[in-house]
Amino acid sequence: MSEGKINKTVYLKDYCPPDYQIKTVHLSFYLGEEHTKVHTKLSITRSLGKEAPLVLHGEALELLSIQLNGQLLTENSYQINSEFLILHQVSDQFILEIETKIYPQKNTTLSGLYVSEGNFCTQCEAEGFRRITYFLDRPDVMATYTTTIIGNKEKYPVLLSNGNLIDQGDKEHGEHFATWQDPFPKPSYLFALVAGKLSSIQDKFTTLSGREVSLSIYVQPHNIEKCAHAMASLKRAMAWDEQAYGREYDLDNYMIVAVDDFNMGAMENKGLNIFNSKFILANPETATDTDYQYIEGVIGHEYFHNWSGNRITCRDWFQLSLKEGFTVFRDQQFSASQSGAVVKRIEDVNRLRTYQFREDAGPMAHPVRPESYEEINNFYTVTIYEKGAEVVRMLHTLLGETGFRKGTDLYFERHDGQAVTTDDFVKALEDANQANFFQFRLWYSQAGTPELHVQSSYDVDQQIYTLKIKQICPPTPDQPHKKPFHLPLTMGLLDSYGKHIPIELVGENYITEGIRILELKNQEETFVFKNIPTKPIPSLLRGFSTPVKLHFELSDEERCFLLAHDSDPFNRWEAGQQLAVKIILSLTKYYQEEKSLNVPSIFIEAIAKVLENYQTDDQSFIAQLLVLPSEHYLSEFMEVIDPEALYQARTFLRQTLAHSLKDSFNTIYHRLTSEKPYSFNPQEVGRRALCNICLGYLMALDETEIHQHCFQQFKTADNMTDRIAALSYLADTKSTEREAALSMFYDQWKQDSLVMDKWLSIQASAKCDDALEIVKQLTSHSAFKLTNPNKVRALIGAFCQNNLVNFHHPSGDGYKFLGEFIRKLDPLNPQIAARLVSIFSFWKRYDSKRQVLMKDQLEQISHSPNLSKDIQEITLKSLKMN
Ligand code: B3K
Ligand code: ZN
Repeated sequence: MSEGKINKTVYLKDYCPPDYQIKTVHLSFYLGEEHTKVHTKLSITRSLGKEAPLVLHGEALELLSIQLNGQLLTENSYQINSEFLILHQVSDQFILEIETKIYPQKNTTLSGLYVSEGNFCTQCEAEGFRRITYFLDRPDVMATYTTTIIGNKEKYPVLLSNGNLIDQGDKEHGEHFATWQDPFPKPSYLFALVAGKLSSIQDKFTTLSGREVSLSIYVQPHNIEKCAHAMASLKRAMAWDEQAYGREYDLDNYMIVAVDDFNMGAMENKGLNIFNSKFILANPETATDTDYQYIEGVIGHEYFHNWSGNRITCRDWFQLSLKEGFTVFRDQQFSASQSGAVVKRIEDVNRLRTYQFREDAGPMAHPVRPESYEEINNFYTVTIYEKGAEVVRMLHTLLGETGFRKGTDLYFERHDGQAVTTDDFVKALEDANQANFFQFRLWYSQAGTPELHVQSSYDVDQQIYTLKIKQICPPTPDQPHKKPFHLPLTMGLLDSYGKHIPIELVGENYITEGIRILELKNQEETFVFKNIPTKPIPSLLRGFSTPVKLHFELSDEERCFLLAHDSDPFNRWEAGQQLAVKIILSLTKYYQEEKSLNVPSIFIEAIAKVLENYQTDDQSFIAQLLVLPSEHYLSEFMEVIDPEALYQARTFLRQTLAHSLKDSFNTIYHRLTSEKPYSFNPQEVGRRALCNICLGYLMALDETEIHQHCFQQFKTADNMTDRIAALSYLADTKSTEREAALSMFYDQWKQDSLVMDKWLSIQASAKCDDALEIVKQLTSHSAFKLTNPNKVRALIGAFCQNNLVNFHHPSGDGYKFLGEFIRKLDPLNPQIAARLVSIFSFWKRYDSKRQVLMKDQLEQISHSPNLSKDIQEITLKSLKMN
C-alpha cells in the first residue's frame, strides 16, 4: 500500500447531527487564467447544547485569509491540515469570512471548480464543494446562497449560478459580474457555477398552477442546433411530474449546461443542472435512438431530483439511495410512459441482473443503505441506484398505484426542506397507508441477492396446485447471516391455451382473475391453489416484481409455450432468455469438452414463430426477443467463467439461428427497410431496432454479398442508428468493407467529439484478434484524451467490458494494459480510475491462471505510490477475497 495515506472508514452508526449550522452563504468568485480566488462569507450558528470546535472541510485549497466577525485571524488562532480548518474559539453566532485560492485550470479530477473546453464549471456532489472553500460540506447543513461571479467579459460572457439573477454589470479592465440568489436552502453539494462562452436555446413552461418558468439549455456555440430533443424532453418531464406525483417546479428559471468533461451523466444542482454533453446533444445524423432515449431519461432523472433530492435531501451519504433509488424509479416510470413500458422494463431488468447482481456477489457488495464507506464516490453504484429503484418499485407494487401516491404525497409534504433518511421515506409510505414495512426495511440493510427456490405439484383428484417457495440470501463480506425478506411475487397460472386460470388460495375466500401478488415473508412458504381443473403452467415473477434469482424447473416445451403465449410480455421475453441461457451454457460445456455443437430445434422453431409475428407485435419488443443474453449475464451462471468458451458458444447459437432462419431475417430486413426520413417515435424506433437486429443475424453468416449490403446501409443511412449498426457489424468482420467504413466514418465525423466516441468504442469492442493492439494505438490518437471521461469509457471501458474474449485473453496482456492504464489515470482522475479498477474486483470468478494474472495487477496497483482513496478502497477489498 502507498505510504502516507491511510484510509479512514466512515460508519453510519457514528452519525451525529452537525455541531454548527450555516444559515447564509455569500460567495464571490474572481475567475482568473492561472487561479481563481474565492471569497466566502458565512453566518454560522452553534447547534443547541454543542461545545465542540468548528471543524470545516477543505481539500486542495490555499488559504489566503480568515476573518471572524470582521477581525483578521492570525495563524496561531486556527489549525489547518490537508482536510480540515479548525477554529477552537468561536461564539454561538458569528460571521466567518474566508478567502481561498484554487487552480481550476489544473483540476483534472473534475470535482470542485474546473475548466472544460475553456469554460468554468463545477461538480460538488458528493464532496467537491470543499475543493472550492472551507465549509461544513455535508448534506444536512442547508443554507441559502448568494453568488457573485467576476470574470473577463469577452472570455466568459455567460455567468451562471443557482437561483435568480439579481444583479449584473460591467467592471473595470474588461471584466463583468453577475450575482445570483437561490431562495431555497440547500446543501453544498447542490451548488453550481458556470462561466464561459456559451449559446443557449430558450423555451417556456407553464406550471399546473399557472406560473411561467423560463427554460434554457446552454451549450458551446457550435452545438446549438443539437438541443431541441433535450428541451422537448424537459418539458415532457415537467408535465409528467405534475401529473404523476403532483410536483410543480419552484423557481422562475431552469437552466441546463452541457459540458464535455464530466465524470458521470449529469448533476441535479438546484436550478442549474450540469450535464455531460452526451446526454444533451442530439440530431438524427449524430445520435442513435438509444442516445435519444438516454437523453430523455437523464433529463427526466435530473429534473425529478428537484423534489426527490433537492427539496428533500439526504441526511448523510449513507442515505444516498433515498434520492437516487427513488429518482431512478421515477425516471423509469417516466421513460416507460413515453416509449413503452415492457421494453423499458426489459432493459432495466437486464441491467440490474447483469451488473447489480454481480456487484452484490462481489467484494464491493453493500446494502442499499450501506453501513460504512471509505470513499463515498465509490458508492454511486448499481446497488444504490438500480437496486434502490427496485426496492421503491416493490413498495409501489405492495401499496398499489393509489396507496403509493398517498405515501409519496405525505413524504413530500412532511419532509419538504429537510435532510432525511430512507427510514423516513418508508415511514411516510407506512403512515399514509396504515401499512407495516418493519420486515420490508431489511431490503435497505441487507446486501446480497436473495434466491427463490420454487417447487410445484399438481393433484388432479383434488384439483389442487401447490407452490412451495424457499428463500435463501447468500452471505456477503460483512453480513454472513441474513433474515428472510418481505417480497411481492407477482404471478399467474395459465391453462393449455395460455388463458388465465382464476386464482383461489386455500385459506382465502376470494378469487382473483389473472394476476396475483403473493407476499412472501417467511423462509419457506406454501401456496395452495384450489379448483385448478388441469395442470397449469405457472408464470412466476411477472414484470420481475422482486430483485431475486428464481430457480424453477420448467421443461423446454413449457418455456417455449410461455414465450409464445404468456399474457405477461415481460415473462414471454424471460422464457426466451431462460431457454437461450440454458442452451448457451450447455454449448459452452460442449465446447470446453471439444464435442460437436448442436442447437435444439425447439428453440429455432420458437424463434421462427417470433419472427412470423413481426407485423402484429410491437417491433421493439420483438427485437428484444431476438437479442441473446449477453456474455456478461451468461457468465454469472458459470461456476468458473470461461470467456472464450462462452463467446464461442454464443456465437455458434447466433450463427445457427442465422443459417436456419436466413429467409425470415432477410424478408423482415427488406420489408422493414424504409426510405422515410428519420423520425423519433416508438414505432420508428421499433422498426429500426428490428431491422438492424435482422441485419446483425444476416451478418453473422459472414457472406460477401451481405457485407456489401451492410456497407451500403452504412453509406446511405440518413441517421446514426442505422449507420452505426452497420458499422459495428462490419467492424466484427475481416471484410474489405471494414477498413473502408471505419475510415469513411472518421473522415466524416472527426470534428464531432461525441461521434468520435462511437468510433473509438466500435473498434474497442470489435471481436478481431488484434483488438488490443488497435486499442493501444488509439490511446495515442488525436480522437482520444486521457483526461476526458467519455473517451476513457469509449475506448478503455468498451474494450474491457464489451470485448470480454480479448480482454480476458489467457496471455494476461489485456489485464496488463488495464493495470498500466489505471496507474496512469489515478493521479489525474481517481473517480474514473476507480470505476476501471472494479473490473479486476471479480478476479475470483475466473480460472486459477487468470486469477493469478488479475490479482497480480491488483497488487501492482495497490503498491503504486500516492494511490487515491478511491482506488485503495477497491483494491484492498478485492484482495481480501483470498
Ligand atoms: N447525483 C449525481 C451523481 C453524483 C455523483 C458524484 N460522484 C447524478 C445523479 O444521480 O443524478
Ligand atoms: Zn440521481
